[in-house]
Amino acid sequence: MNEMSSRGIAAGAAFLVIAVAAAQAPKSDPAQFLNQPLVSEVFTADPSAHVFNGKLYIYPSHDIDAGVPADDLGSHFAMRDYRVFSLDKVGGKPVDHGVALDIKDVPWAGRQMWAPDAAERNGRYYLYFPVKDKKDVFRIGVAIGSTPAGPFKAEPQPIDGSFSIDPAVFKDSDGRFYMYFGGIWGGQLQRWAGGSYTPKDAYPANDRPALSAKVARLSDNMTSFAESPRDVVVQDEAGKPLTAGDNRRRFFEASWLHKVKDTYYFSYSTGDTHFIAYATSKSPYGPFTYRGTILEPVLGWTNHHSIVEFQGKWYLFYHDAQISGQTHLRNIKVTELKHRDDGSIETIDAYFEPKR
Ligand code: FUB
Repeated sequence: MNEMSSRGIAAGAAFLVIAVAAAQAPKSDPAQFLNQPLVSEVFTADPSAHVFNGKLYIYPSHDIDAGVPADDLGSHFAMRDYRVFSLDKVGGKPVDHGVALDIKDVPWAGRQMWAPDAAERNGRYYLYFPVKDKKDVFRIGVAIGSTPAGPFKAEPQPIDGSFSIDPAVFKDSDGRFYMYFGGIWGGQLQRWAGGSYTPKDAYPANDRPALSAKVARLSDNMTSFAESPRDVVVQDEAGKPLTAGDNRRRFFEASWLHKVKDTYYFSYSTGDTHFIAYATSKSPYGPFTYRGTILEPVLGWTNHHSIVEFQGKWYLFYHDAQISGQTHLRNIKVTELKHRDDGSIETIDAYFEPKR
């Protein structure tokens, strides 16, 4: 256990250890949480939120208990479809628009539909999703719809040149779209170090630069990359890339990009230390300078978020395991996010740990 172990099941241990701990966890007390679940009829996670046509649309993972044993690769996150939710206002009850894409309708998909995102261009809507192909390699697919809630029809093949997990699509003020993606451990980013897939994990030494998320501009058709993916380097204040051993700050998964005035904020999960961290740059390609923590660890191993401006305020969408107490059965939440005048973000602590 590392220094995070005082936060109960959010401790920095492997998925398996956490799953066992969660199974034994006492039922959560709602008073331990800053916010209550937005959806309780189904399990939802990894909420990517966007404003389309004046409404908030949320594109989460749809967690299920598929009966797959837990392991370090996250095999127990065995999701099979996506549902879309919408909100007229924060504080209201989300509308469940039902299944927007099912794995059986993605010809190349094998298993595990992980964290999706969506974008709109010229009145068409694009759902981006990571799923393992039939050879068990994560790729990123795209499905197209005529409304923000879907249904979406999957393209016959994954996006050419895509790999790993957690796509996040950002529309810049000049109308260009960029996809940020990647995730280590079960997300397989470490298997692409040489530019092509190898089934062997290759991590840098602890004192070497950490593996980076990737970014690629999208073509106007929104279904292909306009360029080869580049590294999203996160560096310290002295301009030195964060190292692989710096697991309280380095990138793990769950990329997100938002922009305030001319500053690009790249935020991400630190995975095994469970923070949502952020870094800033004057370019969508970075390098990004590490600035701090947006969200402290939540209940459950994973931490995954999105950030969106809606009706004059900024919001952080995130998840935890309040309802189930199990790390692979999560529920989405929302809370206000505040930027200070100096460009920093106020850290949110959304989980008050039980007194032991
Ligand atoms: O939901 C499955 C995976 O768990 C996501 O892709 C990761 O970001 C983590 O939240």
